[in-house]
Amino acid sequence: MPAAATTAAPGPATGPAYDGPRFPAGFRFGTATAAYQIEGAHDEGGRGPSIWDTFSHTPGRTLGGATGDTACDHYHRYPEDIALLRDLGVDSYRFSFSWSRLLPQGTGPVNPEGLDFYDRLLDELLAAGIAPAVTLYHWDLPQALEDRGGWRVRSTAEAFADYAALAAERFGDRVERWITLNEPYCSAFVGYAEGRHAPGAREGRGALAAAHHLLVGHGLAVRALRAAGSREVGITLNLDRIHAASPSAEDQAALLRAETLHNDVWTEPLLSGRYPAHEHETWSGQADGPWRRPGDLELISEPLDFVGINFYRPITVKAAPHRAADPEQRTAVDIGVTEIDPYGTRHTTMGWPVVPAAFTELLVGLHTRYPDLPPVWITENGSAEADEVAADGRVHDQERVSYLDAHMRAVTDALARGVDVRGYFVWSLLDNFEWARGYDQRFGIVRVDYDTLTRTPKDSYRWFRNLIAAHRAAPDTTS
Ligand code: IFM
Repeated sequence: MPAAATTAAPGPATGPAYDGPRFPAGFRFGTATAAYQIEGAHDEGGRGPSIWDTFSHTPGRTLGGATGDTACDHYHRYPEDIALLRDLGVDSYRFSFSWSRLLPQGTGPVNPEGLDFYDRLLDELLAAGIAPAVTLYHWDLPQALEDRGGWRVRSTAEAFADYAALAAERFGDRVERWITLNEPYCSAFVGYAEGRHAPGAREGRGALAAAHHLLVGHGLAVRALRAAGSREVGITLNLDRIHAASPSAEDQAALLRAETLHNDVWTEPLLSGRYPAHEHETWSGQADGPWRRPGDLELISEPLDFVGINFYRPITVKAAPHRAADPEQRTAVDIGVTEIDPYGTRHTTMGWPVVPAAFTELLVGLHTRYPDLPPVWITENGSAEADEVAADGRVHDQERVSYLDAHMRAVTDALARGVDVRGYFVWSLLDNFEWARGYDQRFGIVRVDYDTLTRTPKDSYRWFRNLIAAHRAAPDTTS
């Protein structure tokens, strides 16, 4: 058990007159987290192991062998974290349920302590006037399901629907918004093709089955949530704004393949009820497989109440030779494309270029391509920075403030161009376990000292609090 911690006082919301981005009345603000990244208590309260427990405990998989065993200890410190949210003034808080905390084996017996934990969390959020937005799956598949094939097999999608039904029946009276999956691109391709994420599989195009079963699981979960009376149901995608390195025919073809991999694999079945137009050239004819069944597209394209978009940075692609046929080197992202970085801007500590205009382009492009696009929620946006605690005990994270300010202005530009964006969640409330990058990357607007687990609100927290207060006092009436 780590040393007891205290929450440092956020400090007064003083400063010069507000001159930050302005949003229309009714626009909502929040922060986002995910269970494995913050909860800790990995073997407490009846929780079963997930693929991230197994992966992070496998030597060489995460930076410095970091695990989520303790993470931010949110499991024990959630009242303190909710107090921070309340002081921040957010309308909503996006977090995820740990599937294996509720169903330790993924299916079968329900864990009463898991139910109790999320009951308490939801009740305290509501008591603080904060609307819960729950992600059902933020990458932490119960290990027992991975042992039975994971997302490679359809039964995992069916198990996901049962879990969704359980969650909706138990918690649906208190959850405002349900997000089925977070960033299925990462679950499928980073997890089953590249192996940089759990379960660490390097199965090349085998990951296409995982991608499809994630979508089937989403569709089944949408039906289960609706059957239980849920009204706000959506999915979160990390769509990419992709530029081509040049106008050459080769680079334009590479762009189409990259858009298929990153975006169209998800948006076409979800929003158009069809498979991507360029999938055959992208996957050299291997897109179609026995995992696809009649009726799947109808299921996957169940109407959504909103689409969640996570955005961090754009990418630029260039045609490249395919890699060797050697299975060790073959990955599903081997689509004859390489990424270059021509942006010449500042980079965050993740190495990501800061290009806010690309955010507007992404949102406007989506809106143009899908005229019936449901309302959009920005379910994640934020930056990892080299934060330091200053002599005054504070974290003066001006770079994060600049990033957030510029990206929120990019959202207002998209609004001005007709995109129906309803809300924005900062990633993240807390510094946390950044997956394979361990604790090296700090995304929080609240610093977490990983020795003491003390929370210290950063300047970005105060900046965001001022923005929310200014918005409440005087929303933008010009749009
Ligand atoms: O930390 C992740 C989050 O879990 C999913 N979206 C991207 C974030 C930053 O990498």
